[in-house]
Amino acid sequence: MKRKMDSLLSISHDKDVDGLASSAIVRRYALSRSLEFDVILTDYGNFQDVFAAVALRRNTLIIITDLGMDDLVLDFIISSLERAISQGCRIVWLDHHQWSKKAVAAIQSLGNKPILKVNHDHCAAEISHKVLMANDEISSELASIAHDTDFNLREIDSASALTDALSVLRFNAMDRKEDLTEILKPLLFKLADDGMSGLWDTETKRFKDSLLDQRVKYYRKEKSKKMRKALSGHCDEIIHDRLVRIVELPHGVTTTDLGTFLSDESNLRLDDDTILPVADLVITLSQGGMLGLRRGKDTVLCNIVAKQFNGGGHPYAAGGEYGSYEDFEAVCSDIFLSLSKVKDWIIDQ
Ligand SMILES: [Mn+2]
Repeated sequence: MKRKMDSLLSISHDKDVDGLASSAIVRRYALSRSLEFDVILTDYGNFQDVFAAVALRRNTLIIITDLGMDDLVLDFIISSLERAISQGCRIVWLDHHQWSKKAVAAIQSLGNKPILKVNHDHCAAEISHKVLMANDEISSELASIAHDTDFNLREIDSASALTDALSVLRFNAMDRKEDLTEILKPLLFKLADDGMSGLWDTETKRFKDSLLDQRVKYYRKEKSKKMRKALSGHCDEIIHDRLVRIVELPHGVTTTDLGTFLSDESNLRLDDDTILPVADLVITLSQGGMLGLRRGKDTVLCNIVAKQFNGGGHPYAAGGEYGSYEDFEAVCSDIFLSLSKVKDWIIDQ
């Protein structure tokens, strides 16, 4: 009955370097085992389409990285996985997000010995490196680049540049309604083949692809203009002795970009020369009503704030949902009011 696996399907997060690096490590694993490689890069909200495709796979090792379980579509995901497993597939899920007990139990109850590793102390690429390609140098490099971006350390130039390159390609593909996986594949394959040196020239600190390099430079310039403008429209409020700042997220800028920008004092000088203090809690509000939560100081818990807005995450970075809105200032008053009602998001000094 037992048929040999002949192919590998990588499903990973399209949003950041961690998702891309994880998938690159998975690709290296596939090549080392002579498995035919296929990939879907995706984001929360698209799981139904992704797992409908998964249900059609046969004799495939399915490795999911840098994505948590979406409990809203848990039943659909599990039945798709069951179907795939009944067709000879095997599931490996490597992640570092929050998992509900129910979701963990559902994966563990699958057939054909599923592997689920959830570790909050590492990024997904580090977990992938350890589990799949522990002795591989390029995978180790990819893991450290992902760690630098996922933990927002920004110590590796090429890692920050890769984050921006990913944003350029993502925003462009979304504007043109193009398939993100296809757009990101060349980048992914180069990373998998040669590591960062496939893309990046360490001498000149430029992308080897000069067109990409130009696009990233232009994107960085535009991005900082947009972030300065967004900052000028900020709403501040002191709640339980913590400074909470809400800023509208401009199109083409990620929450992480804006969060990083706002936690650096040197960016907080306004046009009229006022210098703002770094906020304890920064909340970004996207045009679609999604909330990004970051902290400028270790005085608040972003994940607890996120719970008030149907979200979750880490103490230092989390996300939630406000819902569609018209009036930014009304949203700010509303969020400030919610935060003033409880103190569980405060770290006592
Ligand atoms: Mn990640």
